Amino acid sequence: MLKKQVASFFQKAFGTKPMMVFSPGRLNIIGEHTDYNEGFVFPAAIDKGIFAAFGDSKNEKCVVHALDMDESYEFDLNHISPLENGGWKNYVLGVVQGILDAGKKVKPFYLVLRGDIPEGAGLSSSAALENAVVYGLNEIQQLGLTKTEMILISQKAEHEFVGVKCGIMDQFASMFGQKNKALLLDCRSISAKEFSIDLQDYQILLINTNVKHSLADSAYNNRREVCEKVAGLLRIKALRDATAAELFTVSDVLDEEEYQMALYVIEENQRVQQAGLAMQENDIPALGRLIYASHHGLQHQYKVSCEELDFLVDLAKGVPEIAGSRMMGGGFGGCTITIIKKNAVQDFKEKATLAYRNKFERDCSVYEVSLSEGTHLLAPG
Ligand code: GAF
Repeated sequence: MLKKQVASFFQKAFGTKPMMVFSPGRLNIIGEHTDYNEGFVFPAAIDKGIFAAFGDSKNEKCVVHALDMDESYEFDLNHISPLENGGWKNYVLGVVQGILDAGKKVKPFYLVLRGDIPEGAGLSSSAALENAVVYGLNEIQQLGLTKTEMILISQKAEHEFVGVKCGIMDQFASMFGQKNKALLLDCRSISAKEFSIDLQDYQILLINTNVKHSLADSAYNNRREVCEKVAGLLRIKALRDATAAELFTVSDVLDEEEYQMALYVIEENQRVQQAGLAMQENDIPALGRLIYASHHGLQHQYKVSCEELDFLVDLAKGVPEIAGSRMMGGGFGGCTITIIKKNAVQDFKEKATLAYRNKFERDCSVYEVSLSEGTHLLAPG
């Protein structure tokens, strides 16, 4: 449906058939704010994402239509810089600049975009967009970039054109995702172990708070600075290399908030590895306990949760058929991820929807997603 809309818009606007790409968003089972500490994360690509149609430009201009925003943008490859309040355009521009910086020649192109990842839901619509652009240009212009080079270009776009000093989890999951699999990613070596996800009589449920509190980006960068400061004090490359005992040796030069943040990262990193073992042993209750513990750390130590997310997680705690639930992604809004018995999904959906509406006078949205293939070309037609 979306694919058809994008393709036929392209054809009407530019008079040729496009090359089509799908680039997915991601969920994350566990491992939040560990990626930029060179630690471990456990994400998967989902069946929501961005459809992108590409073609060669007939003149010197690049033309991009973002159908969801009902906006178009034209630019010249010789004059690229981040736009003030540029929104989606900065992701496109940042990626193109990243490709140029990698020493590749980019020819003018046409691009049409449309997606079904709710913005601000913490499902990585940004990484999906970045990857769609770099992957599509790499294919149509035969740039010869590897997938790893592409995700580093995507990440750099976010750092330099959007101003969020993100880790590599989102871009990796979106690019390398696999059907019915989650990826236990080592963010230092950028290599992952694949896990076939069979949750037996459980399934994954995402609930979108439909809020995104405005301090999210600055708080994100600030957390990253704290982590780097602590790693510097410990004279290590990243918090991935620290233990709780080592952290304690610098506790007198850290304030309590900084100490708890660094401790959270160290503990979360361990939880991800324990989650891998729990998955291997098909121990869903153990996985669930780790997920609840992750939320506790994000709420009380790392302090990136919010009232709406905490409310949904607290609600889950009262349901015996739920193994675990936590906020997912950067925080301050977006989705929770919940591991719930299949036979309890309907009841919980109704319960959560009603309770959330009563409490916040707004609706949450519930998604049942499946784990999907990463960024890929779509068959024409
Ligand atoms: C955002 C970032 F983009 C990721 O790199 C990651 O740090 C995540 O927040 C928190 O785990 O999605």
